[in-house]
Amino acid sequence: MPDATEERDPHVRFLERVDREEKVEPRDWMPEDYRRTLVRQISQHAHSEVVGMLPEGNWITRAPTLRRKVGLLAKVQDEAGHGLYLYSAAETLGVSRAELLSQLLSGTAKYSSIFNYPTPTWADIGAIGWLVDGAAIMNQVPLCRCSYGPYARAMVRICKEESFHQRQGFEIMLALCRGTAAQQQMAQAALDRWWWPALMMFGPSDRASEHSARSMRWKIKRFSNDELRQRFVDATVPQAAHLGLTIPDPDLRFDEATGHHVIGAIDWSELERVIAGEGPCNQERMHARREAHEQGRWVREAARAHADKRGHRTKP
Ligand code: FAQ
Repeated sequence: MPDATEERDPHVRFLERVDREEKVEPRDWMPEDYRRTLVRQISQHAHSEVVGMLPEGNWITRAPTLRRKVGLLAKVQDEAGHGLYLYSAAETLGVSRAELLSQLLSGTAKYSSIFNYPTPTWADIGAIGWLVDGAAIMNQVPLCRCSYGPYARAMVRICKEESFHQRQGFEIMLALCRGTAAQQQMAQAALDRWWWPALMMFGPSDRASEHSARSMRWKIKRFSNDELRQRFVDATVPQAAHLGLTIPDPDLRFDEATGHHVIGAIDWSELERVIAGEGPCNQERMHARREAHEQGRWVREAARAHADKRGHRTKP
């Protein structure tokens, strides 16, 4: 006869486990909505890492010195690795990588809005490392404590690498800001381009965020979108001052009472447009991913044929 604990609603027991900070593992019982939320978030995150290679990949052949080229190449390769860890984490939830990729390529899956902006100058590479990786770290460090074990463990390594990326980006900005007047202007123009899109990476405001409350109850997310955005602003404003750059927000002010920097209004219609596929580079990014997928077809086929020959049937 099942004991009293066994008889209780599995949803209640699940929440109690989450509250005790026990990690949920792939074979454990979990509510279907919890599984679906994780597949959605982890796969969008994986797609973001992979599409995120494109804006910076654009500068590998044009990096100003050999040292900069080596650093950038390593960073872009790291992002590919993050995509792989994250697709693997998503696969533990019973969804195949091929399925997830087809969602990206058909345009039904989202990826981060930030990667739909262009990188016209070398300073954009500095701004991406400083601001985009900076925002990514702020969002992702709490994900190391996510209730789902495979995602949390993948995030530990990802965060270590992202923090190296943030430093190399800041160092590019510092070199430009200590350089000629033209280099300083290039750095300022890049900050002007990336500041607001970086703030939008954290997602819609808490009032508009449809998933936050439930994801926080399940301890997938530990902080709300606005809380993390505020932490990023508080960390980044002094860094901009150190660089001698101006944040492109005339309403930005420091509030003595709360000890926080207060930003002006975010233009949420821009985030909506970019998510809807109407950002400056959405089409270019999707075209590049589809082309890369086609060009990789022979590699997938060769790997499958090799596995078949050795008796290891792979998934299509
Ligand atoms: N872009 O209810 P919420 C990186 C969607 S990786 C596009 O607040 P949630 C590393 C959201 O998916 C960057 N879509 O949703 C790197 C949802 O749509 P859905 C990616 C967005 O999940 C650096 C709807 O809006 N990071 O940068 C965006 O609770 C340099 C409602 O939103 C991650 O994925 C957006 N900005 O919170 C790589 C981190 N914001 O699914 C290369 C993990 C929201 O209902 C170079 N993800 N949406 O169709 C998360 O923390 C969360 O998923 C949020 C959104 C915070 C992004």
